[in-house]
Amino acid sequence: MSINEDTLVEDKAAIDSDRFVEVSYDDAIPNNVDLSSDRQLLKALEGWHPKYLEWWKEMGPEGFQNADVYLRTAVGVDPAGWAKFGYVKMPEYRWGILLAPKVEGRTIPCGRHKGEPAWQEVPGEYRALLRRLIVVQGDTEPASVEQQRYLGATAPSLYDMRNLFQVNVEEGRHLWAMVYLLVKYFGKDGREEAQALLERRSGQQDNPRILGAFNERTPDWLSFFMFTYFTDRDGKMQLAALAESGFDPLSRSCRFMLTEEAHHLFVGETGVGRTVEATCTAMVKAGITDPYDTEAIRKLGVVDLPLLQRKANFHMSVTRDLFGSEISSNGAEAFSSGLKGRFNEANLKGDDHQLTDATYNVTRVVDGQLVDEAVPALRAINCRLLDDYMADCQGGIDRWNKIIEKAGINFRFKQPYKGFNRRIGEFAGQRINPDGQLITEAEWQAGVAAWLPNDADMAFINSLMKPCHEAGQYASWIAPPRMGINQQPVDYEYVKID
Ligand code: BYC
Repeated sequence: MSINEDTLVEDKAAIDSDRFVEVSYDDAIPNNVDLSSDRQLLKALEGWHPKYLEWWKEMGPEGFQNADVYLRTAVGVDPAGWAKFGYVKMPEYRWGILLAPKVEGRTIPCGRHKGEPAWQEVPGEYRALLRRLIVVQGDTEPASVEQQRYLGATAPSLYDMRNLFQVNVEEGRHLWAMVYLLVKYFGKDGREEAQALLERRSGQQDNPRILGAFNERTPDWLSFFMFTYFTDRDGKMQLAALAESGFDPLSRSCRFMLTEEAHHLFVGETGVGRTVEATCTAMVKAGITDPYDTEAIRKLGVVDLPLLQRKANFHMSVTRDLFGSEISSNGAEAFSSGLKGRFNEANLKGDDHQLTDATYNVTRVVDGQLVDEAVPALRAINCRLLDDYMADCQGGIDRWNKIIEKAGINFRFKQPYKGFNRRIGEFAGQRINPDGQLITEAEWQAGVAAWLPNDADMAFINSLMKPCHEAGQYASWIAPPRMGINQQPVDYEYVKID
């Protein structure tokens, strides 16, 4: 592995799951799916390519399309060296179609077709549901690029700017991955869906992106880091669930996407971690011990820890909504049909992977009380993935807390209660505080400024967003990384701005 963020377990886990397959770079669209032998598909994708580039130029990173960016490009799916690094202008990035290698003899891991050979073609009876899952997944990819398009201008360093653009081009590649499936396997409908993916716009009133969180703004770098830690982690969980799909081309696409996703999570975790570190270092240096001495802390040009908690509360709650309703017949059908598994489905021990009689505990609001109810596990598939997601979030939170503990500051980040600030599912329409108490509207209004970022918080964060575009310089509010990218130093010129 040539990237040096390999200390993260998730990077290793994702990359270890793949085996090497040659990628053809001679074709206009780099691929390991033998595109040149399928003229019709090639023609359709070559027709989509210029429209994609138009979208990229209109909605991709604003102001840096001509900059030379030190990017990694996937050149294979070999865990030992799947990417190469070099300066690239983003519109010239080689967005390719890469599938993880086929596992011979793979069978459908769950649902009513469990044990049957994995489908290599779309199963007719599940066509609409499968298309919907691919479209929803595909829609999130360009959405995130749109959400982040103005951030280059306020990058806290060239290192961070490069990471932003890396994330952006790879989200673009993930869009290609889903478009490949739509165009290859869904005929005319698929081509129309591929076109529509370039037409919806994040946050636009009349043609928004499909899922809520992808219509929120990403107005500043703290939002970006929180997004890449918490929301890209929904990406990890959903891709992992789709990697268990009985539809083998979707499974193989998602397995390779997970390889790239690991870096996005790394950017989020270390971005927040470096912010925490800058705050703690500045507090210790100034002799401030009270983390709630907001005015004094903010004067140091760093972000106070309670504000970081409020930002995290916002991103966690909005991202939890992305799992859909905890109890869902759509979720049940996606699982029973074999199109989408649970997290780590094939390796789960102790059940029949069909869940015909199993139950799962879901917290619900009944007569003004929060109660745990055993519901059929099939209908609670979304709830289970959400629970797995919340457990997966904790690792980074613990590592951020270690930084605070080491500095001797009396403060710890916590995940808010699952039902806090939810708009989708069991808790939608309820007022619940971060500690998990059902409260009245008046209590919510009295407390919300302490639980979610308020206007003054956002204005303060905005005031910190001054560009730091000299190699080796880092904004006051964020510590330099411990290591650079691909063994380059931290003062490397990661972006050459023209
Ligand atoms: N906002 O039964 P329900 C990523 C809709 S992120 C708006 O509750 P279901 C990435 C739902 O579509 C991962 N609408 O839930 C991260 C349905 O509408 P239709 C993206 C919502 O269907 C960072 C209706 O409500 N991938 O990769 O079981 C950067 C009832 O749905 C929302 C996927 O999500 C919402 N939050 O589950 C870049 C995987 N939630 O169909 C990338 C594919 C629900 O009745 N998608 N609705 O019109 C799925 O598996 C499912 O579609 C969902 C929803 C889990 C999203």
